[in-house]
Amino acid sequence: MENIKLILDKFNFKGDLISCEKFGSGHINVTYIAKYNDNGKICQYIVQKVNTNVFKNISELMDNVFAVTSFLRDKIENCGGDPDRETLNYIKTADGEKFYRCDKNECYRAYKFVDESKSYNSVDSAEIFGKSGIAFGRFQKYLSDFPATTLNETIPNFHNTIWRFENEFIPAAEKDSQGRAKDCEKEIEFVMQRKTDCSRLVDLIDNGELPIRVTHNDTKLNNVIFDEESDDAICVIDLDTVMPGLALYDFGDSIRFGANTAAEDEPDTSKVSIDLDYFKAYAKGFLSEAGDSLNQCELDNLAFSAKLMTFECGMRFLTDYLNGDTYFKTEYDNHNLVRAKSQFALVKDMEAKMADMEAIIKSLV
Ligand code: ADP
Ligand code: GN1
Ligand code: MG
Repeated sequence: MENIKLILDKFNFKGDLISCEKFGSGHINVTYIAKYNDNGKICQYIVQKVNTNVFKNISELMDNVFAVTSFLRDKIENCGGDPDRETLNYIKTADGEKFYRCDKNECYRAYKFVDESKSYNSVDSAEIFGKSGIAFGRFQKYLSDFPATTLNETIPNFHNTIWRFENEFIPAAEKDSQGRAKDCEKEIEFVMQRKTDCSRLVDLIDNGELPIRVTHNDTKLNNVIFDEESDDAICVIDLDTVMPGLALYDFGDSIRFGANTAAEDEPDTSKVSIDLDYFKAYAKGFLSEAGDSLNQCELDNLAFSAKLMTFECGMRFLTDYLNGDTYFKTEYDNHNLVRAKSQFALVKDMEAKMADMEAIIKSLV
């Protein structure tokens, strides 16, 4: 705890430190929960080491986060909500900075832990998943009049699938720096066969049919926190990838993670499929909040976006496997390949059920 204590001291938290432990299950940042005793009152904080390999400009990233959270605070207050629970509250360093950069060029930031809250790493019920749809739909709605173009692009081309295909996946497969391509020939072929899917949404942006909006871009179920007692979704967290983007990216990525009958990295692909009841519950929740602001082209592409975001994520895992696991945290040797296979199994199932997914969306709008 000694090293992290030196970091905690930079934030001037009040009281005596009780404990500081690693927390959460993200693939990118390192998250800690720190507990303090402030004159008998227990105060908890989230402290994160932001991944500077993935996020090249932490200053721009934190500017985004502060801009969006202060905008949300005003919105939530105006709607009669409680901004201390319904949006993240970031804490500046003792020097008044938005994050602390230490000598080793590591960057840390802190925010208040939302008390009496919980998060889900897998989906327990269609009802819970539907509630996360309400939270992400509301996030979209509240930010609909935020000037999207003022946000920095923390990771350029983040969900530009054709860019990822041409500039990341193809070079990784051609270079084959780790000699791993021979172990994933079928998966490489799977990606190659779906190249035309990769440009569909980008082309619709270029044609002016899909509007650029403020998007979260990482709408996994564990990026929403729920009230411990009522189980209502209260707050959208993990705002590092908030950027200009498409509402479809947020919808699609939620489905990828939450409507899967198995975990994102399930090795037994026979367990992987899309649960249409979960799909419907999420779509209903999301559209109940964001539906009025979406145009026809967005509505027409909701089901496709779920497939595209699943495909893109699988392609990113496969690319990282080919590159030698330099981007995502992994727990064992071929973890990224297992993740890719699992995502592609889900893509296949979505392709088989696409007509049903489209029909569900039609029934809701
Ligand atoms: P990561 O980059 O590791 O995904 P997150 O910001 O999503 O980081 O945080 C990891 C986990 O910590 C979340 O899934 C959630 O369970 C918990 N968490 C994060 N921030 C808060 C908060 N302000 N209040 C309560 N729990 C939180
Ligand atoms: C990463 O940080 P985390 O685990 O919430 C990744 C997402 C992927 C996700 C797959 C910045 O999210 O894009 O969809 O893993 N975040 C970044 O689980 O690349
Ligand atoms: Mg997270």
